[in-house]
Amino acid sequence: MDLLLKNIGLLATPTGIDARRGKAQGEITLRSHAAVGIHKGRIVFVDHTNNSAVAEHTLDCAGKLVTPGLVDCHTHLVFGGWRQHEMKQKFAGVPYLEILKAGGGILNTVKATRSASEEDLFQKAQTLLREMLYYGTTTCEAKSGYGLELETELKQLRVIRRLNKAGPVELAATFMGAHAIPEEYASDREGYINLVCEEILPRAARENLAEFCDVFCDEGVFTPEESARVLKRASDLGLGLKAHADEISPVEGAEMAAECGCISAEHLIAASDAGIMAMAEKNVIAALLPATSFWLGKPYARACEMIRKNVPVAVATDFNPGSCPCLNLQFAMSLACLKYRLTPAEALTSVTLNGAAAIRRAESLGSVEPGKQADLIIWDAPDLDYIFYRCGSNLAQTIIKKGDIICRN
Ligand code: IZC
Ligand code: ZN
Repeated sequence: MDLLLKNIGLLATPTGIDARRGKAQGEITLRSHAAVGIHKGRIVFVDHTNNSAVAEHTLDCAGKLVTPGLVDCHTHLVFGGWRQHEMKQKFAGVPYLEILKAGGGILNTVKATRSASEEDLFQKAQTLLREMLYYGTTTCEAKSGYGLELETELKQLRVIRRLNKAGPVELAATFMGAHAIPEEYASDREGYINLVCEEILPRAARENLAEFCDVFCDEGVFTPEESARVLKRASDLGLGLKAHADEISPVEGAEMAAECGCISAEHLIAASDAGIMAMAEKNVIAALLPATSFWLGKPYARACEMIRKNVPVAVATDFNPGSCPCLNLQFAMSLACLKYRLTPAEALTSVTLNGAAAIRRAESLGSVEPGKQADLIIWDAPDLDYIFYRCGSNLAQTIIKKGDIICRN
């Protein structure tokens, strides 16, 4: 055995290899005085009492809390520039869509991302990823969508691939060419959607640069029909599907996501009852982003209602330069309790097993169980409630990825 974590005060983890929904989302395993054995990057045992097994290295957890590593299943990590100058407009009440229509918002970041070199994008994202890791994120999804043309979309995706190779944080790449209509296609929406479906998406798939495809299905962006067309093409090319749905207006994006067989639908602030029902029927995970609601001063998605209706809930940061410049997943976890009113157990599942399921990694990530990859956090906390309660502090103390200690705070 390579590593033994002993003297764990409390081990808190969901269990299983699939998203947990309904009551099961809040049913986690809690073990006091536990130990975890790790060999070749995998968990080999989880025990109540076995604190004296022999291992090459032993880590004394000093009676503290241990959980799975955090999975941030929704980020826009790779981009050029920032958008702090838009804050004034935002706080003066100019809506997100109006800023976008005037060539700002996403299109502002598109300009900066097109003109940045691949190396600059890589360096910048790597620094940000290190900061995410410092807050406990051991696995992270990242989207393209700031190119809106072939070369820059592929450039973003290549950066994600390089980041994943460089480690230690593991990444899942999502193609999001349907993030906005670029200025050069302002009067030819269909032309842009054709470009995405016939040129960019097939290239990204052929070069194996993306595992998933996401679309921004909302008022002023892509209609459910346009979104479904892109997703269907992506599905034919073998990609898993996701959709930003009903963030701004109830456009029946959740229904569209269910209909298309999406793994997850994102945001869902304005999702209808019928949309939630459709997601429950089709096993679509709700990837909710409370730090975006917080940052924009917007309403919060109906997370408890979704859990009650048997929709598995994942929580992520949505880290991006426009609507959530916060990359601290612990902050989103606290908001999940404070604003969504999830229990700490439900919130833990949302950022571990359900986050892993949203990027199709629940078989290997998201829980502390024999056979799973050894991604864990030792927290400077005596129990689970504490990490949600101490909103704003970084309580992740020792972070382990594939059995290696990769960060000590
Ligand atoms: O850059 O504004 N919501 N896409 C959809 C975003 C936010 C990212 C951005
Ligand atoms: Zn997003």
